[in-house]
Amino acid sequence: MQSDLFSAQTPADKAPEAIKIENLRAQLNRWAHEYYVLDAPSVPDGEYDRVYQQLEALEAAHPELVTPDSPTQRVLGSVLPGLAPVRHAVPMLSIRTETDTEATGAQAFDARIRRELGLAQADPPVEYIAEPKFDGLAMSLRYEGGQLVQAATRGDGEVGEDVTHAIRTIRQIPLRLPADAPPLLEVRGEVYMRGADFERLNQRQQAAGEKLFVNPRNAAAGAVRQLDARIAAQRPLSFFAYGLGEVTPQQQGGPRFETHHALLQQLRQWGFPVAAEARIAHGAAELVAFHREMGERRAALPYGIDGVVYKVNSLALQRQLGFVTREPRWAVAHKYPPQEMVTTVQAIDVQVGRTGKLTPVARLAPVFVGGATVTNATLHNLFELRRKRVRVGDAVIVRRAGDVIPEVVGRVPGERAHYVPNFHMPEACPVCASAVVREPGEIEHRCSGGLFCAAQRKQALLHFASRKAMDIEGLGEKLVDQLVDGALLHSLPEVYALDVEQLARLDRMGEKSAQNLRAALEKSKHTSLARFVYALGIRNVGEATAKDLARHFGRLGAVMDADTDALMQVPDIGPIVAESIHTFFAQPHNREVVQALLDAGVQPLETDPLPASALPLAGKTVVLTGTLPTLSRDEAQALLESAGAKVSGSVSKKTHYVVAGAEAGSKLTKAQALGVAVLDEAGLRALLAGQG
Ligand code: D41
Repeated sequence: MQSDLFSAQTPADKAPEAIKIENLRAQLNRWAHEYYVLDAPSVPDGEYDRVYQQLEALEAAHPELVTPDSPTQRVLGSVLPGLAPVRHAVPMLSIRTETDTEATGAQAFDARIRRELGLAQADPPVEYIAEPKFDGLAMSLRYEGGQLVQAATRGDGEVGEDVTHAIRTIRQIPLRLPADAPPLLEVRGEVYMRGADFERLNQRQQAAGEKLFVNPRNAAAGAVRQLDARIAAQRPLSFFAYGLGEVTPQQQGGPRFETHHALLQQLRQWGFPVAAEARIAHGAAELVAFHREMGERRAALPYGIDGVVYKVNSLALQRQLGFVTREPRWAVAHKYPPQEMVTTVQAIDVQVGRTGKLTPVARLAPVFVGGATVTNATLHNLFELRRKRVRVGDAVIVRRAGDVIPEVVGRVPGERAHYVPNFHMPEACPVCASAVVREPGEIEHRCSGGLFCAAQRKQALLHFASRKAMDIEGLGEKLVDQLVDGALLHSLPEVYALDVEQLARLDRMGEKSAQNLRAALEKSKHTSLARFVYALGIRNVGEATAKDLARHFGRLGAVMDADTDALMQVPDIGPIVAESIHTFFAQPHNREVVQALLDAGVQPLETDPLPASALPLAGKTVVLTGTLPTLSRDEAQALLESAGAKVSGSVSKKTHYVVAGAEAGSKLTKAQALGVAVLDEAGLRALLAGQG
């Protein structure tokens, strides 16, 4: 909806740049209003930033056109009617934000700090604290006499809004502090929503026919500003503390800290959640390492971060560095590239997967998001597509996070200029023309063609060759397309019959790569039973289940002949998975494929059956963290698993060992805090050798 407040006035006699600038401002003001006041943004932050930068660039080129009311000229933030304004006793600073490449952001910051502190090249590295940058809302919590008396949003930094009623519902926030806390204490931090809480909230919203939240940040913002505390209490919020506001002065017995790190420790002791990932970093190199490590872990974290924050650790140095306007000189936020962007849907196609599943895929105008150019994004299935109301020509938000397949989050609200027909699933498979079916109670549409369908054959072959299956290097998508489409390959086992001459005739292949592929095929014949079972592509049998099966049964014949009861003896295998495995091997066609593979020379390594309980590390849970001197992460995991241990991603009281290498972070800290045994690589080898 377009309000008159934000429409640009564009008289005909203005220069084109002036009109362009006014249009950008109107656009930004509208988006800022949706975002800050209505908590209902129609575009992702990345799109806002892009347009904002466009405006900044234009204004820099035409300083005469800069006006005081431009969005670039004011500190954003607005007080909603309905919530009482709160003047912050100590202003809430903002933090300088940069989006830059991994190295340059940290190096530029470190260089600036060193220059401002007058350090010479020979001086030791500056000590910093690196923290994750939570994607939430800044909040100030005021405690008087140890009691939470007020919670206020940041607002414009000077005046925020009183949201005490909503914040009191956050269980992570102490209502009362321990006796050693000072009589007056303002704690600053970020209110946010965890990913899983967000998903659950949206499921509830959907079930109740309520509107869905676009992302955790906006769900959190909505909950904080919710006037009704009972509704706020049902919106699961979390909190992290990262700083202080007004505090009892030292002369009156207030606390004294030497470093930001000591401050965080104290906050933790007073009962506030503090980022477990925060750590001390010396100089630019360790800041870069932190930025990279958090970037890698980002997608797996239970909460959204949009960057990292670097702060000078020493409070004395912080005082020396001081502020520029409202930003401390001693801190900078270094953002990751946006994971969401806007683009247009050019077509909606249907893709056929390995098990015949039909997936609607949006073909997009190319857009740079999450560090890569995206031209396709999944719409998952017909129901998701309908729920998101996406049609060809629509502007949509595309998300690409980590290694996850890009997806269409939703359409940007707005009227369509003209009628566009709704998408329908085809009745016949677009690849093999077999009937498309949907089983009662299932969401997915499937092609009924099985391995008759070229798409399913291709996917089955790609899966068979993939790194964690038979690991046939060089057998990628382009080649598989040619082999299947060129009728060189009708079934899996035929892949071993391909000769160098045939291969060398294919596109993009020469004698040399044909020989390499032939060698990779030969090499793949000597494999483990677990990889072989995984490579068969049995529905519901992933890598872990394949490993369990191989360990438990030892021999291929035993896996193939097991009935569902025998299969359910394997730890972690339940009736559904047992049924999938049994059904797979009950089909003569599948048994023929297995036999043909063996006849072609594939030799999965068989062992004596080993019930998991007989292995030396059976029942032990191990966590790997940091970089080991000689073993890669995958190798260490494989060694541990073959000794019967379970390798887990997070440390808890139930963890038996943490194996820590160089640059181990929060997992090591947590292990130490919980008293979990910590091993280095030598210790790991001793453990595997039964001397642990
Ligand atoms: O995680 C964050 N979003 C975060 C925000 C953080 N880890 N540290 C922060 N530190 C500050 C200063 C340096 C001013 C104490 C911040 C913010 N400020 C901040 N967030 C929003 C406005 C300011």
